[in-house]
Amino acid sequence: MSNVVNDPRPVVRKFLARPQHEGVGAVVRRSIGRFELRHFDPFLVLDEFSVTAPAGFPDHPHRGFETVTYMLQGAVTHEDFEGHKGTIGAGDLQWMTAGRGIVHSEMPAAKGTQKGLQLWINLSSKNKMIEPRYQEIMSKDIAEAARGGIHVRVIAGEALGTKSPIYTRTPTMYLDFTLKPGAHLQQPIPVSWNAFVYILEGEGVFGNSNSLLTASHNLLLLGSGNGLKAWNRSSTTLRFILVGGEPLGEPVAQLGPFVMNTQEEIDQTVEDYENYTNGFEKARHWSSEA
Ligand code: FJE
Ligand code: FE
Repeated sequence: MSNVVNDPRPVVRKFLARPQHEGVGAVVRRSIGRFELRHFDPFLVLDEFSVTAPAGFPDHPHRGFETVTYMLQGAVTHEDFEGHKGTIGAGDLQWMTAGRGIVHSEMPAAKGTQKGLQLWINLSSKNKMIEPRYQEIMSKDIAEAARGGIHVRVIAGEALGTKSPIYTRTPTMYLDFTLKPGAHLQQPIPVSWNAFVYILEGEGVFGNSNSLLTASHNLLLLGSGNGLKAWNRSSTTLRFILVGGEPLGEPVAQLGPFVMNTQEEIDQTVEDYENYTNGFEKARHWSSEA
């Protein structure tokens, strides 16, 4: 991948993510995964979540994809049916490969409001039924780099010469950028990948230098090109994530937290979940402590 962005990707669609209710009493701003944008291959859901006890995401299953939870404020405890338990706080990351099946709870672990991002990344047909796996990275272990008013946390992939240790089954990049006023970013993105920006804080110019300013809670889908150009022309900090992934190009059959390729596989998954088979065995005698 060249380091020169000589063919910047334009912003082709923009979505403002408005708050909606999810889980039990939780609020999410869903951008990918809502009615107007069912998925953006290989991405299935992007939620900016906000949850205050006793609200949360109690015991629920997943199959066929990965969930990537990146904390922005507060803390969340997750607990699964294999006895895997842990708490992630601000700046920490959990990359969970659900594969053939996970049943877990994700609940607030601190006072006040817990905030973060949860991204669902699809798995290819050959990986949908793999063994579940976790990659957890604490904030202090997330690779960071800075240059010319730009600061980046490299969650997956590479930026400013710094690489993430995270292994992505579906080739993915996930970068958390902070731009000081006046900063200008050029970030390469493989040309065959789909990519988007989600703005967390402040406002910025994306794509071409003459595009309009976009503010927080907006999702920007990027068109074709070999990278992203972004400018902070405002007087406050701009923070956004840039996420890209290699499209799988496979049919998507989804029933809530089950994402397979065909309706037959979804029917089988519902059967497996109800009968505690093919990866859901441990759900029979389990419920979370939460
Ligand atoms: C889920 C409803 C849900 N976004 N962001 C249905 F709420 C969930 C779910 C989440 C979730 C959890 C966290 Cl920690 C953050 C989230 C949805 O757990 F999986 C389904 N199927
Ligand atoms: Fe979950």
